[in-house]
Amino acid sequence: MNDFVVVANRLPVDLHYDDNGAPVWTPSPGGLVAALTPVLAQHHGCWIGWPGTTTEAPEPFRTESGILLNPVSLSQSDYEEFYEGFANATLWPLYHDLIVTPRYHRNWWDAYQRVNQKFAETAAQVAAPNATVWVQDYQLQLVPGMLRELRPDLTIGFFLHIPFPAPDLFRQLPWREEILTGVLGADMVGFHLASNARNFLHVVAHYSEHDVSGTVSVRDITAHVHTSDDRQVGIGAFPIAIDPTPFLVDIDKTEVRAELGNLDQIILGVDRLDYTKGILQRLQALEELHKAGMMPPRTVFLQIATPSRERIDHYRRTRNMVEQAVGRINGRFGSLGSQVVLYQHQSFDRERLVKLYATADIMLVTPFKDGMNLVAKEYVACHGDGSGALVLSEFAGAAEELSEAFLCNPFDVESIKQQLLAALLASPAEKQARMLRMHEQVISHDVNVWATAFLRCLTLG
Ligand code: ADQ
Repeated sequence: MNDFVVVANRLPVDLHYDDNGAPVWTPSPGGLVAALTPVLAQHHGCWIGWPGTTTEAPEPFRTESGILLNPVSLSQSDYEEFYEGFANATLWPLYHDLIVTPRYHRNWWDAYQRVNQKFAETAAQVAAPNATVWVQDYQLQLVPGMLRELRPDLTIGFFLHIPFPAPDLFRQLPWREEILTGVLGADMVGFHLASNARNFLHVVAHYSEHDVSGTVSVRDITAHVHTSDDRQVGIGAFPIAIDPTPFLVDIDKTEVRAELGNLDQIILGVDRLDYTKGILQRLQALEELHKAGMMPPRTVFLQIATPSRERIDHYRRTRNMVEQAVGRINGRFGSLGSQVVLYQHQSFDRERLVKLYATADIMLVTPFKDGMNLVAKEYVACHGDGSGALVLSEFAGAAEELSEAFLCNPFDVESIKQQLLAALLASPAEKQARMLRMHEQVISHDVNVWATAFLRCLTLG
């Protein structure tokens, strides 16, 4: 039995099978895994999640870092209707301010309820009496309510890793009351930003029977929902952070520079290939700067795009458009033997990413909407020497803490161009001052601060 259980859609590792049919585990992509792995390892906790395939789930096992992994299986129809459907074609676009149009299908909603029930039942089976269970993210918003029904003895937390939308958007959702009831099954609900938490409270006040009191604080609970069954649910903002340790190593920057042809400026983008991340818009900004002859010579843009949700229409379309843009820009502005855009559609291991972050002169992070964006914080963590510059979207949650970045509006290509040029042309002293202030922020508010603040509020009530 486990005293500390995390329930997340994905396990931190994905199961694949090699040519001989032997199981092979690889790290699964994304910010949630990056943030929670060190927290779970510290607590020797149990992690319930889907192993990323629709074959039968393997038996639970413990990782080298002491985390007990408890796989939950999804059938092919669960995968299509729950994961690709309700989670990623309904909730994801709705919660990211309708960058694409959300699709509402009743059979996807049925699958969402069915799969959430499965996760809740698994948690109910493995949690020790009076254990703490921390449910993660938009795929599992019904789990807190379902789990409370099954195990009223548990202390249940819920954290949303993506934005919570404005009330006028959320109210589109045909199952909005059910989602609120599910989330409010928790004892405490956390968001990245105070504005997300306020949106949630507003929606609760308007679309439920429950009462709302207090104002939202950061890393504390001073706002509550009083439910009609006489419980108090704490609501707060807990900006997620990184474990900076792997990013603080000394890197020989000449190695990556030499590999990329010893150019003067390396501009870097690192994202899951997702339409929310604004990869196409940053390519458009680069293309326009090249066209206008404003791009400094001997500059390269390296975009690393991790494959993500590849079977969903909008993801396929985004990938096609990104790859066409890369080809077009290189075709026009590159030369034989030297491209102006380098593009890798693959996942990189941490060590390689750290080298790229540390070497890049400029990091371009331009999402249309992002709960937080850990890539921005990882880049800053690698620049304790004051080198580098971060161009960051105002619409990333990280912009609240990293306000010394070159902030741009990704909906305005002129703004991306201006801020990129400002970063390229800024004096070393200006860049250093900005970077060192951000570095201090990232180092002093690490993932431990995030998890400790959340769990302290959860367990102290
Ligand atoms: P994501 O949308 O996945 O996370 P982000 O926070 O930037 O976005 O995290 C991405 C993670 O994946 C980073 O740790 C990064 O290093 C890693 N990564 C990205 N591309 C990679 C590549 N090519 N190879 C290897 N690793 C790569 C969601 C929300 C975010 C929120 C996090 C955490 O959308 O807003 O910050 O959860 O709450």
